[in-house]
Amino acid sequence: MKKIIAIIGAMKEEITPILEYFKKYETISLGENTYYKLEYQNSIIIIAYSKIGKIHSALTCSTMILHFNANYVIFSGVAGGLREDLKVGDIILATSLCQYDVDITAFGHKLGFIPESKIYINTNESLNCIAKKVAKKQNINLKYGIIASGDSFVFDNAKKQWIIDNFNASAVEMEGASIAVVSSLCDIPFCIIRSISDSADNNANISFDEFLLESASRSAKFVISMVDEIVKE
Ligand code: 3QA
Repeated sequence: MKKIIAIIGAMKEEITPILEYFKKYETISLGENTYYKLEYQNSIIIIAYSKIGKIHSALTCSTMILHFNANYVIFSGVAGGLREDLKVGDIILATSLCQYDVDITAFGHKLGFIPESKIYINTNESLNCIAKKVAKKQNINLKYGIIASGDSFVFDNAKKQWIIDNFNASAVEMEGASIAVVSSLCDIPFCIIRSISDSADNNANISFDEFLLESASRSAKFVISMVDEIVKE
């Protein structure tokens, strides 16, 4: 089967380094998003940024799978680090994703749980293995952990601590869980790669503005190397 690899970012800055790397692509407009399509080593790559948040990324991911027939989904972007050992520029691979802003505890359900779904959705083992292989080859100290998603930019120490305490998360962002929900429901292997831009603390907005470009291109570079491994498999 022909490999069709979707690379999704949330912000334009998160995919620009990838588009600059591949240089030549076809442009397709759909649902007010632009999809960039190219052929690469007998495979097809489709790249898009969704706009910020779980709803936008769910739409883009669904379009990648149901319209473009993507059979791999990789997210590349930045995240807020929640762990002490996660520094700006570090790359984290999500082991699983959760939605920290889902709350139907009024009915006795656990925080983050939706009936017929799960609190944590695991990422794909073989894609994660490829990530580990790339990290090893490039001497990158790849970090792993739970990534929590919600529709807010977290820049508050108390909220940060609340997410750590309730979800045991290592990083926070605004799209990973929706990519996880859509991909897993469609039975498509997916993985989430993020480079740390800030620590989701009171200084996060300043740090984010300073490091967005640098961290976004670190993640992009890593994902490009993963694509190289996937296409030659
Ligand atoms: C939010 C972006 C959204 O796509 C999620 C960045 C990095 N640090 C985070 C944090 N909390 C939640 N998410 C993140 N991305 C940035 S909005 C700024 C847009 O304005 C990950 C992320 N602490 C741009 C200019 O106006």
